[in-house]
Amino acid sequence: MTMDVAVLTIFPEMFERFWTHGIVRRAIEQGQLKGDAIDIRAYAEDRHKVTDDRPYGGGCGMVMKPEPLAKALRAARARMPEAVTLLMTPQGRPFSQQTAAELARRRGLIFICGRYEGVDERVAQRFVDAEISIGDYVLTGGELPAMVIVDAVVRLIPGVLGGQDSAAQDSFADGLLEHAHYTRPRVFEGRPVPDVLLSGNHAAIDQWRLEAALVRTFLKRPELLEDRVFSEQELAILRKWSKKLENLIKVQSACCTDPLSGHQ
Ligand code: 9D3
Repeated sequence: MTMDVAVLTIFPEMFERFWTHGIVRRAIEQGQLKGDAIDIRAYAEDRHKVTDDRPYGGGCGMVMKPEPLAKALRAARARMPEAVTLLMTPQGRPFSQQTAAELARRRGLIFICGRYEGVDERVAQRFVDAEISIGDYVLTGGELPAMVIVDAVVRLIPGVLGGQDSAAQDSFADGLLEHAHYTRPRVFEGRPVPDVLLSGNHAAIDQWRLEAALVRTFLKRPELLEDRVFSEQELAILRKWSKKLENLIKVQSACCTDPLSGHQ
């Protein structure tokens, strides 16, 4: 089954290279994805192909006119009647791995990329199924967000990734950051690869990787652990590190209260 993607934009050239690299390209070649950037300007009625206009009520900036967008949308929907229509906007629902997984189950996606101050509100109300933001920072348009979302979604389409780096193995899929990775040489600028990874002991390697993932998540993104239900194996690792920390603290307070240590 092919996922159909149409991106409505006034800058379709931004997508030309996007479709031709990496996993996105492979998915298209294997028939799992169809990607099409549609020029909104091509649907403008007037001689100058105008797609924006001044805002009612005044103010600086321009607003995307509803008519060309509506025409482009109707054409896209006629070709892909089962698609959901997504408006890229800073006011949208924050995009996440969960959103990506939901979108990956759809037959088709139609992206509306805003430019200027945004699109006329009546287009949003009439045509849009969901408004999505990719995060709380200000970009100049919805094209990069649409690429980000296609990139995250395509690798979740069944069969797009091989078993080797399948989506089920994603760090976000199991709620932990990934452990560190190493490749040759065995010693790089004086820094060796952890011995256990060279041991050939797969149980020990799995244990090290889980421990490395857990500790890394605790240090870099502790909030990811807040609602986690830990496995018995994970709890054992946490207890081990808790003991290590307790000992460090004990040694510290012992030295600081030592009358012969010279300080405190
Ligand atoms: C900050 C106030 N306005 C600009 C003077 C609003 C505004 C309108 C349009 C801000 C940015 C944009 C263009 N951005 C997008 O279209 C966009 C976006 C983003 O800026 N951040 C995160 N996700 C997205 S999705 C679409």
